[in-house]
Amino acid sequence: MAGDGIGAAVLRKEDRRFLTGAGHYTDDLQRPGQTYAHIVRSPHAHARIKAIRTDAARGARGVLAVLTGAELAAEKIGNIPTGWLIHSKDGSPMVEPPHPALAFDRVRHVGDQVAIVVAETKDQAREAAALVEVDYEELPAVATVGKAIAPGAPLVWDQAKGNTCFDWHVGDRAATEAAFARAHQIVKLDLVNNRIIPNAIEPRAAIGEYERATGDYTLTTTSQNPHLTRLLLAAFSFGAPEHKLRVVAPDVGGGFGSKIHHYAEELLVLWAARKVGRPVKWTAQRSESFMSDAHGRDHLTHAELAVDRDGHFLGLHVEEVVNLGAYLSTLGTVTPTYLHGILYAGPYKTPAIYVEVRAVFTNTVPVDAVRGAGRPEATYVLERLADLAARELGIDRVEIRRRNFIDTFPYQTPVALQYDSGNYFATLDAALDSSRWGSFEARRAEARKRGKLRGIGLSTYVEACGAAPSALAGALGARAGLYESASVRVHPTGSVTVFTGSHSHGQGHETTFAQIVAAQLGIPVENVEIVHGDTAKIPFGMGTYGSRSLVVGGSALARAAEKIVAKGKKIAAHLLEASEGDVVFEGGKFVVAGTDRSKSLGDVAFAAYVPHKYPAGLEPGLEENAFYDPKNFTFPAGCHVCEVEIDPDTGVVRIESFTVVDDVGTVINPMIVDGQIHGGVTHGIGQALLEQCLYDEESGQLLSGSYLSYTMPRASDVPSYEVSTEATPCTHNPLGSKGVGEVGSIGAPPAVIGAIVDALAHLGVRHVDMPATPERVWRAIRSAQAQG
Ligand code: MCN
Repeated sequence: MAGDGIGAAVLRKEDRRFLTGAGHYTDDLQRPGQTYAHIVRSPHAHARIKAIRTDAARGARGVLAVLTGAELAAEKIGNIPTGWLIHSKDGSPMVEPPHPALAFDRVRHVGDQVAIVVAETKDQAREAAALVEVDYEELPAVATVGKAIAPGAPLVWDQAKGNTCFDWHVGDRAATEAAFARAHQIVKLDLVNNRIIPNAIEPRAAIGEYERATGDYTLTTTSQNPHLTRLLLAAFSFGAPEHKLRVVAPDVGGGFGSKIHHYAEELLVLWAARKVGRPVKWTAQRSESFMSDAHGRDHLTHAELAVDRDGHFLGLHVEEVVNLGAYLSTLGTVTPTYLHGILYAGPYKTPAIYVEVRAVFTNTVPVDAVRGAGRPEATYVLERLADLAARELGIDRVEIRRRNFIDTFPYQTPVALQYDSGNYFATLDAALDSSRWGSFEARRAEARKRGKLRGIGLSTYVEACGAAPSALAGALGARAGLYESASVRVHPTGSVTVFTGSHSHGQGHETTFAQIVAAQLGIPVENVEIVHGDTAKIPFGMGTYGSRSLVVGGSALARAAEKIVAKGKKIAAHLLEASEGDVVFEGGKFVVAGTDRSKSLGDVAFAAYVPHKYPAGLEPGLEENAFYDPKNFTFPAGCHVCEVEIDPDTGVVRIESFTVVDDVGTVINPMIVDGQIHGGVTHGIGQALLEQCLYDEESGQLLSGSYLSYTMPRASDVPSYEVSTEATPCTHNPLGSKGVGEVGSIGAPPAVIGAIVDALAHLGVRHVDMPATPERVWRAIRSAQAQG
């Protein structure tokens, strides 16, 4: 066992199949008699559907069915729910319009689903889809938040006046106003948090199957949370009885949040499978992914920070307008509210905070959680303000952070969260040291000799992940629980199968979860198999998002393993003719304390399944379940430092170095943690420098609908990162761990923009919006030079 316990860099068990092309992704699976679906999508951002003519398509070669919204509506199915009810400041509930799986009266974004064509082959389905004639009456569209809130703007939904879904707030307005009244200075900032497209490497796909003889449905889908999808299908969108509906998420090639949500196509393939009596497969083309996967971010922010003469933060007021898209997606409403507004304390002791979020509908794809989900947006605002406050007061950027850091725990923020642990000074100091912050000016001077502008930036952030006690979430509007389940089955010969409600789609759970159980049961990692992603095998689960899997799912595992040990002690005591209180479990053995008498886990498991010599009154078998409801969020934190060089002639920004020191509590597998940080930082750099989802303001057409117009970060865009961790254990989960999956995308963007602004500060540049493309940076330089 040595070398593969908690804290060991065990190689990822799952990589053997992934790296040899032996994974089983949804599109790889072929069902007997399988047919293929193609979705007819709206070419318009907003239009009335006057007529749909399907005869030509129905008559085309190989076509089995052409189904429209009218049929779906007639069967009273197909309304996709949202997962969180938000109330406005005045207590009124959000406007919650219907979200039909196929539009039947109006289409509300480019790519909206209008019909589904099912045929014998993929090509036949696609060709027949081109024969579906839809008469549209185009309507005026709104594609940006700016346009959506303009007086007289066209309405996406007639019932949402001013296109407003809700007007939410958190914090204390009066206390914040009082803080502003006694401020020495007020630092103001307007910024845009750019809309991004998630771009998982595997496009979404779904296979629907219906067994006429039994009435059983099976949905195989690219989901991050198969049980949640089943719950939403059963209770809301499709109506199939939950016990007759199996949802399987096999190998999934990345999600980054975009595969949390329940999508129309999942329902459509099940419905179509019942209609045609054969399995129906749909796989998104990449262009469909751009226009139908939920997008992320898209905030317009005005923020003000009140500071005293010494740079202490006194009060923060943030006003935001956020884009929800045309429909409310699964986590669309919680992402810009309870995953965002309550993060505005960050690592700072700001005593008064007031955040106002107006969420609006637009004629765009729904906006929902993408890696970080609400938290990168808050961190970005806060860190930009911290930099600007330092600059306006003439205080060093590092020093102003130190002066405001929270230094005692637990710490109750003014915006609902209570941080249990952290040491923000330690991560800051380590990052400054590792990034050679102190000697930066020499590097700047040297770059200047070469005609380059060099800058350095930092961000210090706190994330909240692994949400949250279910009762609290319910009180705040959640329509589901936030616990996780686990089953640990010890087989008669002592090897173990673990069933988890979390879902791994790149995060390495098959390895880290095995490490946890192996460590607790004292067996080798190879003897532990992790099963996930199948509602027929796993008791229940809430899936993977919000960096919850380790801290919630892993904690459930730890609890289930504890129960195994507890039961094992009873069996071992009986076998060893000792009293249960004298038996301890050490290194995979049940030992009578102070003696050399022991039984291995295998001995005990065998006795549990062949109970010939067995304690009276104890059930046979060695299998335990646990449901773990988190007591609080976990609060990873850290410091990211970015160093850039800018070519003033072209505006091209090159990241010279990127240093991360994160506190994710107890690390289970440092190699996987490093990998998660690398991925997250690259995601954050992508948002900061390259990625920008753009809709045409007038027509609502998606302008960045392919890789020709939407830039993802490539290896050549990023340096080799310096990554390390400092641990303050989480105080309320059994592992002491905090989540890591999103920290990179939260910490990176403000560090990058901070570095760019630092490089240009001598010209008078105060802020550069993301993505800091060469054109945008070049224009910032030119306009600063023009202003002299
Ligand atoms: N881990 C650890 N020690 C810690 C914290 C985590 O060893 N202190 C390990 C975990 O055991 C797990 C991995 O790191 O193997 C990530 O753990 P966690 O932070 O719990 O995050 P989740 O597993 O819940 O994954 C979700 C998170 C999110 S929200 C997004 S978005 C994201 C991310 O993970 N999407 C990803 N990382 C991704 N990585 C890949 N390859 N693909 C995605 O789609």
